Amino acid sequence: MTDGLRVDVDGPVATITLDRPEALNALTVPIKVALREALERLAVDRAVRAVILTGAGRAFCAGQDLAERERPDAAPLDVELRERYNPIILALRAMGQPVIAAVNGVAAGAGASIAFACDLRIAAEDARFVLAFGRIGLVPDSGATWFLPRLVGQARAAELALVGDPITAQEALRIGLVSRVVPNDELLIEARALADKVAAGAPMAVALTKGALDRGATIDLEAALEGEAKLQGIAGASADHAEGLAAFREKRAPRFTGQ
Ligand code: T3D
Repeated sequence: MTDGLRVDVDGPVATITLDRPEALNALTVPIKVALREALERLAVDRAVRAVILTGAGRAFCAGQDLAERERPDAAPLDVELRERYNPIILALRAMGQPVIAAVNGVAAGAGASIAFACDLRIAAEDARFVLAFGRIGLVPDSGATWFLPRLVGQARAAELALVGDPITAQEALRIGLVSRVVPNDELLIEARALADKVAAGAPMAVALTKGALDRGATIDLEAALEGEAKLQGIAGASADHAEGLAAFREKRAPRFTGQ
């Protein structure tokens, strides 16, 4: 636990809460460091099979803390991105466990980028996304230019990034930026139900699937087919595959161990 970030582990599900509601969970250096460390720690925790990322109060995350940016000792923007933001995005993609962004309110700037970098996004009715970078004379960062066109297509990505109007949760659902919208007070319940379903899967197969989906975005069909064959060779040799077959045969739920 660090000021501004909470990590709660309950069974196979870890919940990371950005917890600085008075500043809409804007990201300071200590919070960014703590977030990266939490992701890296959870990545090697074999008991954790799914992660929820959410925000305290009325925001998911308002991106970079703009007051901190104006401090004379603030690192140059490119350094801050290379040393603090980019490692968070890469950690989200490198960890085997899927990360569910439970977007409870506004997600702006790098806060939106972090949500885009998660594996699944569900939104509360009051959530909204704002590519706030242009308003302060910056370019989208923390992976926004990479994830957004892949999530919603080039035309919508261009409108979001170049016009910068906020989009509502319902609009985000319509364009495929989130996979579901739920009443505000049900967001964490829904996120947990989703996380439990993910956590019930065979951990190795889930991690291999996450990696394959990422690579599939950038490789040709032949490479994807060959990649799937290799991964299936690995998953097929696992104890969890044998357990899955046995469970099917015996008409019971599988008990996956990650072996
Ligand atoms: O190091 C680097 O800089 C590189 C990385 C850059 C990545 C980035 O994220 S750049 C983009 C940074 N974020 C923004 O530009 C968003 C700024 N915030 C807003 O545009 C609005 O606050 C929102 C659209 C997010 C929400 O608007 P609204 O009307 O619901 O709330 P509000 O009244 O503007 O904000 C409430 C409080 O949160 C307010 O504080 P106060 O007056 O009550 O004491 C406001 O100052 C504070 N707050 C909101 N966003 C930030 C913030 N404080 C610091 N930093 C923020 N980003």
